[in-house]
Amino acid sequence: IHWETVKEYEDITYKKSNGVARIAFNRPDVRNAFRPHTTSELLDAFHDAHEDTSIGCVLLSAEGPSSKDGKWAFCSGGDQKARGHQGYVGEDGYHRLNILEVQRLIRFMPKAVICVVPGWAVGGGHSLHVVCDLTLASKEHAIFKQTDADVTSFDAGYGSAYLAKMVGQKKAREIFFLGRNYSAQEAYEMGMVNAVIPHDELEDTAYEWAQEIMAKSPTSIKMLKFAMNMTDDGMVGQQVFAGEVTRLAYMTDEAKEGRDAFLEKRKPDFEKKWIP
Ligand code: 1HA
Repeated sequence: IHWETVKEYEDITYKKSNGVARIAFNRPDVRNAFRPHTTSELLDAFHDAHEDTSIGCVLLSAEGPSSKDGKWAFCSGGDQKARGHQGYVGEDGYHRLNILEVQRLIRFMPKAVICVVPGWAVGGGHSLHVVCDLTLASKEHAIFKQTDADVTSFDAGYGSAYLAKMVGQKKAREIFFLGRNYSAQEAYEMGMVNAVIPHDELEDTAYEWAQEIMAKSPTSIKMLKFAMNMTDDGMVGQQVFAGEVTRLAYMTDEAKEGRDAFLEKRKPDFEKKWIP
């Protein structure tokens, strides 16, 4: 794999190779906790991956291990040192919770996003894995844990309610109410991890999964993702799905006739083909 750096950031790395984008947390010494600066950088990188038509699949991963103790982390959630009275405080002094905007970009991106978990996935980091389309976890080092209820936080959206759809109500409540550690294998058995991969092979395997997905029809992948999202996303899910349906409808002769008739100031001739 020949990763090329797309842009230099402070809190993340952003690379591309052969149609795959890799966005990775890069604060391993604090278990890749995110601060507002991190989420702004994530939004920028995800927006680029969304817009780039040469990119078919995105990996959300993490750099590591920690230079302090050699431990691996995917993400430990919101940086508690950056937490002010109303949320996480940015350099500009404003309080934000814009990791939720990152979640929405992942959710509504018309491409598969694979979460690559090399170590701790905790709190808001756990919720990020939940919102990704697929999760691959390190056999040796991945640990899943929900600490929201330890620090008076609660992801009451995808992080919990969608998790419950994924692993069942009883398990989701256990994860949040007890905040225990779960291994990659346990997370796999619960249905929130797609595969448990030996640590040394994790990144290469994620890249292979991405290539496999990219060999499929982009329109099929996009419509399937949005179809599976739609039942849980209410009117917004319908809007996103419908937007893609509109795009497909625009490609028909009927749509061209509608546009041309308007521009030529005449009545449209739709030839009355009511296809059953
Ligand atoms: O729930 C939400 C949201 C919900 C709605 C809307 C927006 C949300 C935004 C965010 C969140 C949240 O993420 S709330 C949950 C916040 N995260 C946590 O409560 C996890 C805190 N960390 C831990 O529990 C543990 O560090 C760990 C289980 C991930 C790892 O434990 P370990 O291996 O024993 O490492 P530890 O020694 O604790 O940590 C290593 C270093 O990383 C420590 O720094 P040092 O003493 O070396 O200076 C530690 O302070 C730092 N660190 C770890 N996690 C965080 C952190 N520093 C700041 N924030 C962290 N989250």
